[in-house]
Amino acid sequence: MDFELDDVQQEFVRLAHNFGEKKLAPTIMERDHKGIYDENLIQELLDMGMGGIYFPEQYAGAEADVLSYILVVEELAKYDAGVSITLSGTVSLCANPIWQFGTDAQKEKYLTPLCEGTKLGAFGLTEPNAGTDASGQQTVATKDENGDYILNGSKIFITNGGAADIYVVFAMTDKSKGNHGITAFIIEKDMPGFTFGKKEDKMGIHTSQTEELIFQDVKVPKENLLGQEGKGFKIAMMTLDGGRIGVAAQALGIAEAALADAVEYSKQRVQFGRPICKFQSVSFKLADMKMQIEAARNLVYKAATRKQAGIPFSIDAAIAKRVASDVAMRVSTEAVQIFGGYGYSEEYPAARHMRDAKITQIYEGTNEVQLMVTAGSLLR
Ligand code: COS
Repeated sequence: MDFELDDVQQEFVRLAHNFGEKKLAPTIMERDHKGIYDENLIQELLDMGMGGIYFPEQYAGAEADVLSYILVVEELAKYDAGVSITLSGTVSLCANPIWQFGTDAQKEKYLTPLCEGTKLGAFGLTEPNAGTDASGQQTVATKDENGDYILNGSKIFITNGGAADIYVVFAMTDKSKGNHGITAFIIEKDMPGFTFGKKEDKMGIHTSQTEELIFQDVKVPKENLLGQEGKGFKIAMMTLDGGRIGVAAQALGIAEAALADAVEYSKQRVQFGRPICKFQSVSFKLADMKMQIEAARNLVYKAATRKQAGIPFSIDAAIAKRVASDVAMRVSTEAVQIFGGYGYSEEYPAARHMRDAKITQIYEGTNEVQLMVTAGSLLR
């Protein structure tokens, strides 16, 4: 497969690169250490049209392709993995399901502002007792006499929780039906009864915001049902398929940044009278990191290309996510090793890359889930 980038893709990479250099790089150390989610930075990113890269112009999207978006997530992750997942959270997990499953009116009302960048989105599936087993939802939506829904329950670990304006949320409409009793809804931040709970104190991706969502008798108009009743599990799975390519791209960007820093450091660090890159023990490590990254890149871009073409891509996304996140973890750990004691110090970026890499093996389906998905396809 040829990954020569076209003009549009190159332009998006250039935009993300410039944003990374000028806006993210100068402050990432401070924002990471202090755990600052900077809404102004996110707004600047959204003002560039990044919230709507591959959606139709009809809804204020740029109508570019999925790979352009994935390239942007990768490029941003080189500078700031938290900002990259903030974008992925709004695009892959909120705008995408509204685009794919929403009515024209829902797209007009919700997708358009997400693409314009006047609104930020999020996705609420995970609960304290329903992570990998997404069918174990406890959040409940009951119908009232007008056919509207009353939502009760909570969601945890929600990327963009509290920061987002629009939420795609899953709830049980019929507990007796298991997977087939889950329904998706579009929830607005200011709906009465919708509040936010615990803000997560995370190991990494400190510049993103992760909060609990709490629903207490939230009245959700029937117009906000996304797709059909009982189809929520499928919507969640199909949405996560796309989200996993975003996480894979984030992992790729983290790995690339870790390698670039390690290469630079190895040229400057002198031991035994020569730069440490002159030792084969270091140069081979660097070469191995590069090889792993390039292998992962092919899988990530392939999954994005298949999604764009409308070809089934669940398995490609699962493979890309697992491989790229494992590569990010290995590469960032090796980068810390090359930095030695400085790698363990928070004064250098190597430690941050390693902390940030870890989550890519966990969220949007743990890597064990990606093995389940892939094994399932082999053993059908
Ligand atoms: N696309 C479309 N439909 C899908 C699908 C996909 N990617 N994956 C599953 N489905 C459908 C199946 O076709 C099946 O439909 P029917 O019941 O109509 O036949 C239904 O969903 C159940 O499928 P399956 O039996 O394979 O699901 P399991 O309950 O065994 O779930 C895993 C399998 C574990 C892979 C799934 O629950 C999963 O991905 N869990 C992880 C969830 C997750 O990522 N959580 C993180 C939260 S977001 S950060």
